[in-house]
Amino acid sequence: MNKLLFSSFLSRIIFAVMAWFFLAGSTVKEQMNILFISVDDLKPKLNVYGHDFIHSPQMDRLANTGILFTHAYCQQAICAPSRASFLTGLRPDSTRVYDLNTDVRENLPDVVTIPQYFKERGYATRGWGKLQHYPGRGRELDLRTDGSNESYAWTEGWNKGGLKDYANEDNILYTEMRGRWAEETGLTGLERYLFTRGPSVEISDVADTVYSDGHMTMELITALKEKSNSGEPFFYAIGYIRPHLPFSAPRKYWDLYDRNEISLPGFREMPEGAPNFAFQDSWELRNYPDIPPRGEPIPEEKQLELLHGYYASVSFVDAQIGRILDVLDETGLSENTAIVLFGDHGYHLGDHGMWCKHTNFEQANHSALIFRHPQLFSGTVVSRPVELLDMFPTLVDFTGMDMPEMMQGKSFVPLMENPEGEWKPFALSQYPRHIHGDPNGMGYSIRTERYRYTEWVVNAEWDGTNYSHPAPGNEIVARELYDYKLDYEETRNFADDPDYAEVVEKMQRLMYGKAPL
Ligand SMILES: [Ca+2]
Repeated sequence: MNKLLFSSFLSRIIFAVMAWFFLAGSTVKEQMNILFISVDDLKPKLNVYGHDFIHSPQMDRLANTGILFTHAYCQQAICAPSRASFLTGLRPDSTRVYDLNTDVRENLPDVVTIPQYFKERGYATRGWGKLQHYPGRGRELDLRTDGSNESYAWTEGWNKGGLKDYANEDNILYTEMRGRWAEETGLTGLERYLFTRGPSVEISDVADTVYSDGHMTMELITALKEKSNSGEPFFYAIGYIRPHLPFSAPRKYWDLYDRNEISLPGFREMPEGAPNFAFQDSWELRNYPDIPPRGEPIPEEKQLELLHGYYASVSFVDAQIGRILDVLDETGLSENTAIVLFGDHGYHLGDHGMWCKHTNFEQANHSALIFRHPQLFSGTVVSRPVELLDMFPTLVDFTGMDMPEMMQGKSFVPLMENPEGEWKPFALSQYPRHIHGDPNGMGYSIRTERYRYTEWVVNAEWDGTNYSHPAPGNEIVARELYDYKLDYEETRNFADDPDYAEVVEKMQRLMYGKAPL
């Protein structure tokens, strides 16, 4: 063994011993705090992911002192199912939450969520903003239904943060007027939410704290300062609302970008050979009154404004994260607080001619994901495919406590120790669709480091525990294969290309669980 190799070997051994010491020792010494930062609809379009024109210095700072995951994927590209999945460590086929209206406890009354797990182990727990999905149910997930009003999750409460989407007076008056109409016509929940949408973008001249995201950050900072001398371990979670629509942000964040330097995605068509039902018509965006109705094209000028608004919203949230990181450093909490920051799914920003999420394509499922352990893995980049439901077991591993019984995720820790080591070969996402009149159609999509393979099935039967779907007996109505090494924009479905027959066969074996994990 030459000197360099030996030195690398030695440092790996020392590192592994250190990792064991910190991970195993944390239960007997001081329990590690956890800060859980969810950013709604944040795709990995940050400077640290190679997008130089995005102003994200604070999330970059977190990544540069932590672990950046370049191939993280959600389990279903829409808020509530994705959140029900990662908060429980279970796949959508197990939570049976595929829409915005189902509460995970309707199907799994005794399921354990991440904050609940830490609460039950003596942590002080507190939440702000959008963690579980709302407003579909009009409430956060974790209130017991026995009338006691006791929370499963929070010892110190949860501040919904409100849905203060607008700061400009005209927009506030407009949405209030729509709200009164909604009340008169008896609209509630999601229907009310969609009916009361104002403009898709807002530029305002207000302080950050006028918006919910800025206000919640201020509250979180106060709580962190109070907690810094208590010695009590805490799990604090904040769910940022931007860059979800509407793209509302103070003017200074819009001013970080020159509209003339923003361009639309190069490829704005459906992939050649993809089935029609793989597509969606940007229905979420079309609830905003300044956007043309379904079936009509969205003018390019409006799309450039939307891109500008999305980027401004990302920078707005980024600034809030900087304030939190500063306070963690000032109080010394950085030394014993693990941080996870992620987007709940990806986002179509006009690619394939689509906006928002709700598909099995790469852009809708590719998520931003950054971890920071206070002592370990600083500056690590992991390019293996990982899944958002792996966050739960990883946090458990960080604290050295017992793994929940029901758990379909897998701790990242071995991957952080050795990014080239043994790991699962793909990330699995899924999305339900009406297909040929069947309301129970489902698309299952697996992503390896190079390919994405999707099967659309009808008459689907799944047992809710086996993630190697589809199950035998399902009728496959369409298949898609994308090769990101040669075709990053998904311009063509290669599933029926004879040159890719072996790849399709291999991907099927992986999907059906016939290949070793
Ligand atoms: Ca979302």
